[in-house]
Amino acid sequence: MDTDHKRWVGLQPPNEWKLEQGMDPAHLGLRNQSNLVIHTESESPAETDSAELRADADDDDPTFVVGEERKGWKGYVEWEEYPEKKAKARKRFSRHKFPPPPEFQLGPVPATNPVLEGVRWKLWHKAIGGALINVPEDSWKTVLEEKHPGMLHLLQFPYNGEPPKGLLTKEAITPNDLHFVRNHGGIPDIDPVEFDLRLDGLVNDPKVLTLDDLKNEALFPRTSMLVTIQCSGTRRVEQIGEYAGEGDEMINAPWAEGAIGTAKWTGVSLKKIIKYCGGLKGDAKHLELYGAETYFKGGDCMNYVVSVPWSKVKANEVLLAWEMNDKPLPKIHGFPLRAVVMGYIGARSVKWLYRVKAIENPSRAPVQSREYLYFQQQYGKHNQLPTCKKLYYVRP
Ligand SMILES: Nc1nc2c(c(=O)[nH]1)N[C@H]1C(S)=C(S)[C@@H](COP(=O)(O)O)O[C@H]1N2
Ligand SMILES: [Mo]
Repeated sequence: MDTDHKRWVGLQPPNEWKLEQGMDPAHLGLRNQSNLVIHTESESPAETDSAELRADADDDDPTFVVGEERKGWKGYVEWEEYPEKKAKARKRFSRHKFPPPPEFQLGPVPATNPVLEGVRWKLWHKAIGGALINVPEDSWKTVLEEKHPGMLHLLQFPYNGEPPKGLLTKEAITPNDLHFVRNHGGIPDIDPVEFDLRLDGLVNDPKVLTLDDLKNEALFPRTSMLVTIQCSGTRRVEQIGEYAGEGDEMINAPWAEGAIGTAKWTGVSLKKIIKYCGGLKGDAKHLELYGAETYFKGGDCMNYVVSVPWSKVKANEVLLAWEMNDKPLPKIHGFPLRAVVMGYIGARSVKWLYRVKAIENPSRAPVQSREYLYFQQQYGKHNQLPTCKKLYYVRP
């Protein structure tokens, strides 16, 4: 693997990522949005003072410390099990002022690499503090360790990056260090020996399985599948050119054409694991998948949660994988265990998977119920209420 980052400095002129993807800004033609009026809830968006962001004596609940959830699970905080912890985090969050989103919306896409820094996301992690405080820096280190130095970094944190088109199309199977990355939060660092996967909800026989259990071929047949994963955000930069958005964080990563990758994934079919749990109880029709990192949405902390229908699982189209192209899963791609869901948008292929819960209806978690929605043309994204309610635009 090419790890000589210095060798790449200067090789990639600032605009290279757009030129190479056929996105020369000269042809993009951003709509002039300069006469939009921006309203925010606080009158002045206020300079964010980093001292203000420390969870200090000023906090009305100094006993609220966000700790590491489990030994050997760095960067994992459990939110879904603890509504009172979520409520405290929300309160702490509301004590801080953050700059409005996102950095570039009313101007052209910056020609830097990283294109965007993700300032708000970093500040959100600092504001909650505790186990999350170093997550932005640690995650960036992982990017530099695991990804190809030629990657186009669209968003530094949460890390979103795509390979230059020339390298992506060179081989049918995308090398691990060139496979695109789409993260909604930090990169957890989980000790595989301490790891386990919990299976609960509407299964007849709930289980907790270690990696060794999952890899035990006497229990589960091992499967390898060649799968292309594509992010539904791919080519978003063209959408941004058409319509800069509503201050919705959805616009954050200006993907060109590279949010697609093909790999040989090895693991076990989730169907076999559900069978091992005695199958589903009567009304269960969906499997909710939990990812370990912290995601922020509208002032709330949560884990990354989506679901897949049982029919998909039954068809052996949901793999729980620990190998990518015959190598251990890279940290950035979900180590030690991820879901690979065939034929669905990438968002369902949950990384850092630590829990599978059988449920009756599709997940109501925000990633699935408030984002990653398709709108009919007649309806249009622009007629939607922005999911980030604090900021909205009014057309004059
Ligand atoms: N836990 C977790 N799983 C996740 C995500 C995430 O942010 N957190 N992003 C999803 C999205 S939107 C995509 S497109 C794919 C990308 O997978 P990759 O980063 O391995 O290419 O992971 C999905 N799984
Ligand atoms: Mo995605």
